[in-house]
Amino acid sequence: MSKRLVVALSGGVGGAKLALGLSRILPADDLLVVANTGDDFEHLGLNISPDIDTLTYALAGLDNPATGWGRRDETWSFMDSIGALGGEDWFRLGDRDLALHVERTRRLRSGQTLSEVTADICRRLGIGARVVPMSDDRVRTRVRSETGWIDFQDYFVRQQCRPVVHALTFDGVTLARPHDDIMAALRSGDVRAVIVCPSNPFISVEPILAIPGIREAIAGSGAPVVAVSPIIGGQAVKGPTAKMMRELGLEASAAGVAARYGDLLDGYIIDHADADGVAAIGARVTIANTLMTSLEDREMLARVTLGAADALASRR
Ligand code: FO1
Repeated sequence: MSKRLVVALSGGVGGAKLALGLSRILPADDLLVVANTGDDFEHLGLNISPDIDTLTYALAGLDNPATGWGRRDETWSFMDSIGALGGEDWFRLGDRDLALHVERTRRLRSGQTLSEVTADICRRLGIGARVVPMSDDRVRTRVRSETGWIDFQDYFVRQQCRPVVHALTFDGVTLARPHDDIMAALRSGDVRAVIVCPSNPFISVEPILAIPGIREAIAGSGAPVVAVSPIIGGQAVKGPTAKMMRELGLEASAAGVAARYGDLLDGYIIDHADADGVAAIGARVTIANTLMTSLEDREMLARVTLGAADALASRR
């Protein structure tokens, strides 16, 4: 009986595209997406989980194709009004998106866990795959710049990634417990592949890997670990990845990201634009079109990534 479970580690926009591709080529029960929660924050009295929501909207086909985050077909009456009142309008919350944050906040305050709320929202949006927060415990990514420590969304959105990043920290991560469903899946002996989606390694993937037990459980799963490079041709497809890598003193390249993941990876998918950097990469490299603009691109890259994992598994 071939192994069936695919466990995908994902942050926001880039990762969500591959997660959607995987969800379209796998039976719902075979895909578990581990969502980064290091970007979560409290804002306007609301508990906001950007990467969970970006994944959820993408998997439900509700995502805003222009930004990759938030919902499509949005209206902005709330933002207009709160701005007029002198409130904070730098973090753009559409009227439909706002309902999700209000309802999540109510449920969390009533004692539900983040994973319980996430599972019910996914069910209501018709999502079959499991989207599981990396932990139900609080983890917060913070950025140290020349002016001191900054909360992540303040750095990423309000300050538009302008501050120079000297260091990152994931507050609370050493005390965070990995979600039971993730550990159960990784320990099931039934994992076909662990996929590291093309999200920013620093802000989207490393918070997940930093949770005690997760990295070991991945290594112990017996499954090939395959990452898709978030860098194409030396420029981050989305977000501050390349800028952040340079500021943290790392080579802003597909090979640089592979080096950052170190011995975690068995396979690595890079774009044709980065094919000349292959020699520097330790993991087994597959060259593909990694720019995902269409649904077909998402599905194709998912097939290539799983194919690379299956080829590695057959060599074991
Ligand atoms: N990113 C922005 O650059 N500007 C925004 O105004 C913004 C609003 C927003 C609202 C809801 C949500 O779920 C995500 C949102 N994001 C916004 C994206 C978010 O900051 C990032 O995608 C992640 O935190 C980084 O992966």
